[in-house]
Amino acid sequence: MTDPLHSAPPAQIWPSDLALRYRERGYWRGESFGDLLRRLAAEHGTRIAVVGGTTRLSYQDLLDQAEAAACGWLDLGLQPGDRVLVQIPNIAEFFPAVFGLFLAGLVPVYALPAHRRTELVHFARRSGAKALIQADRLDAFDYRPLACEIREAVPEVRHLVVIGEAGAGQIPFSALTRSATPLPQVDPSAVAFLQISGGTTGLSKLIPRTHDDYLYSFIESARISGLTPGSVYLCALPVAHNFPMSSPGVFGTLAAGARVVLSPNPAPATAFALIEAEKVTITGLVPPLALLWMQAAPTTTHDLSSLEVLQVGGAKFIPEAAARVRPTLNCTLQQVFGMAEGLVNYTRLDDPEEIIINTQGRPISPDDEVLVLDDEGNPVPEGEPGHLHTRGPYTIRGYHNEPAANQRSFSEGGYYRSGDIVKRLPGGYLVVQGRAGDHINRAGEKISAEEVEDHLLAHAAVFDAAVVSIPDAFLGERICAFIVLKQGAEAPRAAAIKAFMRSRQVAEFKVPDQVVFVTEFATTAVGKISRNKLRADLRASFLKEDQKS
Ligand code: OOB
Repeated sequence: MTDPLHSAPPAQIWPSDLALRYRERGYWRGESFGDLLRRLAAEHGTRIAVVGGTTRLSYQDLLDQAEAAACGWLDLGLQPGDRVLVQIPNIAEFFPAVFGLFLAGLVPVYALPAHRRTELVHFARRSGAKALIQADRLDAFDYRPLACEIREAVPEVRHLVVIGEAGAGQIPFSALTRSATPLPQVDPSAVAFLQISGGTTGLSKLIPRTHDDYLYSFIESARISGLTPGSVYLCALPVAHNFPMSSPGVFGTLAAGARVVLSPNPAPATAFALIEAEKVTITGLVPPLALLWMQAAPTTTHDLSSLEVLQVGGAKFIPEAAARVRPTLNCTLQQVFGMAEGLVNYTRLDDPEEIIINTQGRPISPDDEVLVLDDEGNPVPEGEPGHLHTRGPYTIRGYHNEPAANQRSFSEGGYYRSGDIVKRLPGGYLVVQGRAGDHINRAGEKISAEEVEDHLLAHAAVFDAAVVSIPDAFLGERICAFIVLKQGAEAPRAAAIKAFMRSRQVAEFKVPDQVVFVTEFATTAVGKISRNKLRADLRASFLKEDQKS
């Protein structure tokens, strides 16, 4: 019997009538990532596709290097359909690496550079990954010892490939070279890659996206964002996140025959210099970074005049800040409300300023079906808040091997319940009001309260823990952990709790910003109240106290 966790991801199942409609309407074009790159190389050949540090790759360079890598992957013994964990920062090699995987029919599983042992082991196990590719280092962090730890914990991850200098028992990416190995025919309706979910409950889930559905989403996004072959997209957020990857992001930019410039970090000092040097026309940021850029722009010595569009998404951009984008940066704001599971909404570049400032846009596709429902599942009138449910030509119908989560997150008609509370305005524009679920949106990073609580409960002095989001002027939301200590336990300080969380080898963005020790959690007459209610009560009483002080 095949182990379901280790079998290839099944093709996504859309009902045949919908699949037929998406094909007939031309959304699903029957083109794989590999086909796309071959077409782009034929059309744009020597034009520069990617700039990262001192590396400049033309479309043809990209295809040549990706084909070489594809042969190299298969020569290691990997089979089409196998998963490969990818943890690559904003460097040019990201592109030959992932297009190499696509051309070989292999399935990237995207981790972020901030992920550490705990997350990577989880992704490796859940996906059944057989290989891992990383950069040797990023700033002060060396990924090579981490790679060895992953292989030790999950021996199925046999091949460790390193961009840069490989460690002992590791393979340099440059050693994956062209050979006579034939590259497979890749089915465009098959799963192309697994993206990481923001983690609403517990650990992150894996999101299977097909070539057909993803190509549609970024090609159409490129059109909506006005990309032409003359555009230059600055990737300032981590490239493996769905927003800079596909909305329209780096892939939408390449599909338009335009140029991707990778910024090693999103700090104004780094990004502004690149905007000037590369004549960047469009970029995407999360709200806290947009605030930072607006603060820095008036005094910068760099010429930012090439910038035409600033996209902001990943978390709510409040209207007061949105209204300052045009006067401060002299460019058009595009709000982006998307999710790695699929649906992406944009304000259109020619929308009235009032729509651009006050809404999070409308869906990409005429066939994105969006329902706004009350707690009983009935549609609410236009302008009233309700739960967002959606399905469409690029929204998944289920997570990879997660029957229980799929029960919770998808309704009978195959609609994805995002957990967002939205209002729909005339014209289909959505305004995000808040969230029903229990995750924290910290500067665009989604953190599951439950996951952080589980780590805190492992501390010897912790009796119980409840993790909540607290509104934060800069981050949007910050992580606050309420902790009840065990009786008689030696009381740790907040700093010790944070250090403990780090010792669990998780991404730094999951470490609580604030730790509050309390003597007990409220219980009701009937016993323990639900975690959701407990978190809501703690948040409310914290905010009340905060207002008083
Ligand atoms: C993007 O994707 P994820 O998967 O990291 O997070 C999705 C969630 C949404 O369900 C929503 O709760 C929140 O992030 N969100 C926003 C927002 N954009 C995303 N909340 C309010 N306003 C916005 N503009 O974050 C993502 C994926 C593709 C494009 C853009 C963002």
